Amino acid sequence: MGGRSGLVATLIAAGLTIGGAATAGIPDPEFSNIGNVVYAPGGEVAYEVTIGSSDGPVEGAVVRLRFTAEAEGLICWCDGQTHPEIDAVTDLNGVASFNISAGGCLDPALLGAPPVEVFADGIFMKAVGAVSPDGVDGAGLPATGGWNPGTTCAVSVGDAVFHTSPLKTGTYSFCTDFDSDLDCDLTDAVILTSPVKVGDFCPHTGP
Ligand SMILES: [Ca+2]
Ligand SMILES: [Ca+2]
Repeated sequence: MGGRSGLVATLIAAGLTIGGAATAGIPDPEFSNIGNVVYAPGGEVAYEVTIGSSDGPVEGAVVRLRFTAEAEGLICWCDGQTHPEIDAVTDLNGVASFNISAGGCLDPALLGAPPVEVFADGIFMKAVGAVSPDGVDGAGLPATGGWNPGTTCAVSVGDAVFHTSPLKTGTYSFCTDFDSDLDCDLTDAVILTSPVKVGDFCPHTGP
């Protein structure tokens, strides 16, 4: 290799090293942490995903939640909430945080396919379900059981009743496991408390 091409090779190698440090790798499902999507009508319940690569957390990745057509028809979307695609960018710890204003529990086991696909920088990461303190309508029906939330998505007494049994007995219920750790305990109760207390709701006049 001649002097000139050797120098070019060195510069390219240096450039790649600097570039690699700045981008911190390509999003990889194996190094990422993605639970079921969680949301409430007031948008106050944060849904966080962590995107990583073999080099560690990936900063600046665009995380996209894509809701299926089936999910679109079942979720109680608050007026003004963007959907079916919702984006957020990861911070220096690889965490993307969403505050989605909506209601309705979507258990993949009760649907034709998982209701939400999660992508990072266009790379498919995981297909997940969706949960919410707003689990049932005024008649106590869940989204997958023919609910009709009408013109408001709301966390009301019926929702408190719906979630109380799993929380009280510690029995696993998909719709009440808000933090996706496969049990229903105090951390889920804490997430539920504020929306119940304030009577969280939003107008739902559009599709
Ligand atoms: Ca409700
Ligand atoms: Ca839990």
